[in-house]
Amino acid sequence: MTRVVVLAGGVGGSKFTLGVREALARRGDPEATVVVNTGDDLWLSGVRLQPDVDSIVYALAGVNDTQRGWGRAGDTERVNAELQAWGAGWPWFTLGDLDLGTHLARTGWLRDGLTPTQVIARMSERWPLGVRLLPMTDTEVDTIVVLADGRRMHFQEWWTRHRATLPPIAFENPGIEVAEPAPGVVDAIAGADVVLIAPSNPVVSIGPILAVPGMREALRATPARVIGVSGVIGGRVVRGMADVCLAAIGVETRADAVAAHYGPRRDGGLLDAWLLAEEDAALAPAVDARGIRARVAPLWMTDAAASAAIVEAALTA
Ligand code: FO1
Repeated sequence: MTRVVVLAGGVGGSKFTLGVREALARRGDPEATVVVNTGDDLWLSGVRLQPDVDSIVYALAGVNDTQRGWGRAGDTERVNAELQAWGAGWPWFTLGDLDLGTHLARTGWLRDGLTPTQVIARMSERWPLGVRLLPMTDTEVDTIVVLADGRRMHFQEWWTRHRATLPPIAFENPGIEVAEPAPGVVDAIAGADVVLIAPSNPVVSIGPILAVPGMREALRATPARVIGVSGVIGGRVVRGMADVCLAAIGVETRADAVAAHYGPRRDGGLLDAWLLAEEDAALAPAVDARGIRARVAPLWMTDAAASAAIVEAALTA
């Protein structure tokens, strides 16, 4: 039996989580605990959005829009058109009708006094997810992008409106200094055999999870092996605009550079092992030399079976 904890966010995290569920089911292992980034959550038009939570919930429930990578499959935009007519919300940010149902339900539950952890648990009553999904924290945290011209902008505006084209110099998470890991997170990490870091954006998806006070300490203290999976293949990010985020914090878009960014556990970093794509096999010795065990595998998450094979490779790394 292998007890698995996954740190995940965004589309990469949701594809990886599908693979985790499939790989563990095949092994007959217990459900994984997935700790999801909530750093890019926001209030818009009076409702609470949790983009990374919803990406993972929708993907596991099989109701996600696989083309766009966010929102519900087959959604309509009638309410969104009405919001636009009122000049409410953001004109560049679409809230689908079915998706709005989720946000309304969540906002109502939060207003009733439920925590984000309890809200996610309630969501998984409707859609049994096959994993235990926990937010990184129950505290509201933002992601603010500091631009080279000195402006500061909410991550969602920078990402969806400007498509990450405005040069950033830093990413900040106001509110995180008083946050603590959500109930169950530290215990899950302490009791795990393996912690997997999904091939999500290292800066704005995994970064906020690691920035929650107490999270790095839990990861350093766990007897579990901590294994990361590269989201960079052949010097390019597989999806999204993580390369811009990496450049802003001075990390090259190379699989070995991202491994070095997380760092080897023996030197106070996080990783025992790092999964590299076959295209990056030549970088394996550089990763090993840093004290992180490199393992090479096919890393294209073309479907759940391919993701499950990646997870299997990680579990045996
Ligand atoms: N991404 C977009 O590129 N355009 C949108 O209009 C948009 C709307 C949206 C609504 C709800 C939601 O949960 C996510 C949404 N996303 C949209 C995706 C999201 O903003 C980002 O891709 C993630 O936050 C990055 O991980």
